[in-house]
Amino acid sequence: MDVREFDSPTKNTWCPGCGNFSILTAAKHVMAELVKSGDVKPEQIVISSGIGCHGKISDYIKVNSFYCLHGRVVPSLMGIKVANQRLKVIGFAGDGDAYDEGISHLIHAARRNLDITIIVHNNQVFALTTSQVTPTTPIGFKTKSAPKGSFEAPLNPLHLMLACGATFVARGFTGDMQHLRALILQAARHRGFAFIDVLQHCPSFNPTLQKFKPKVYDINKEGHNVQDFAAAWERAKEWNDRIPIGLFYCVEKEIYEKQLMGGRVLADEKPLSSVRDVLKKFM
Ligand SMILES: Cc1ncc(C[n+]2csc(CCOP(=O)(O)OP(=O)(O)O)c2C)c(N)n1
Ligand SMILES: [Mg+2]
Repeated sequence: MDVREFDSPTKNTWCPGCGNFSILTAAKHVMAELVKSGDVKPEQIVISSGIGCHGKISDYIKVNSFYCLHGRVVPSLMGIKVANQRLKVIGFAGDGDAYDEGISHLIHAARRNLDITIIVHNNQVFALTTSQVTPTTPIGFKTKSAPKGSFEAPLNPLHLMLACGATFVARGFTGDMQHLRALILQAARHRGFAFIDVLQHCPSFNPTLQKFKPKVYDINKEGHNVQDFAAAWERAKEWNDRIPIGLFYCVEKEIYEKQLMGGRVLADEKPLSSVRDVLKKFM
């Protein structure tokens, strides 16, 4: 399958040089790879995205998609996956979307080990609304909502996800698209909750790319043991001189849908045709 099959005719309105282009390209290549290798059929791929610049990705990939409310990527995918476990579901959320408005959903999906992939476009700002503080905005960073610089200690998304029991915890960088592509492929093939925080260059409100590029290094090239929780936790503390990317933690655990549904696939069942049928079934 050619990656161009996933191109959508929608006009792209992201700013020139936006890191979202890397995530879009990487994701489309992964989808083509999943289809080519027989993991899924194109119609079995479902994506969801929140509200923000990142959210437009639902318009830019030609697959089944659900463009949901701000912060609700995770519950949307949870509903889709529980109803039909044969689908490959991938969510694209913003840092505001995932770590602010939708943070409770993220916590519970990780703890339950839902079999979904969540990719967070972490540009450290609310970009679509032209720059306000999010939970990952660094101290001192000036935005429209913090003109003197943010004074809040930022959240470490990797520590959060490790603490919540996520079974696949990774960090990508939009300045290294090939690395990101390999990471998303691994995440999509992981059976369980796969989380990737992607450090995303935002040319308009946070040009992190130039700042991070010389510091970023791949932990998986430095003998990191992905099954070692304590080692993952230590690596995730690193931030200043060197910024680690790659797969920090990966283990296997039973998935939520299996425990909840057994082998039952709701999507295969005859839908109840009227309110009367529904009342009859449950009363
Ligand atoms: C429930 C709700 N709250 C707030 C908003 C306003 N809003 C729209 S986009 C956005 C910022 C999105 O930031 P982020 O999730 O980081 O995405 P980015 O634009 O940076 O990709 C906000 C606050 C909204 N649309 N809905
Ligand atoms: Mg953002």
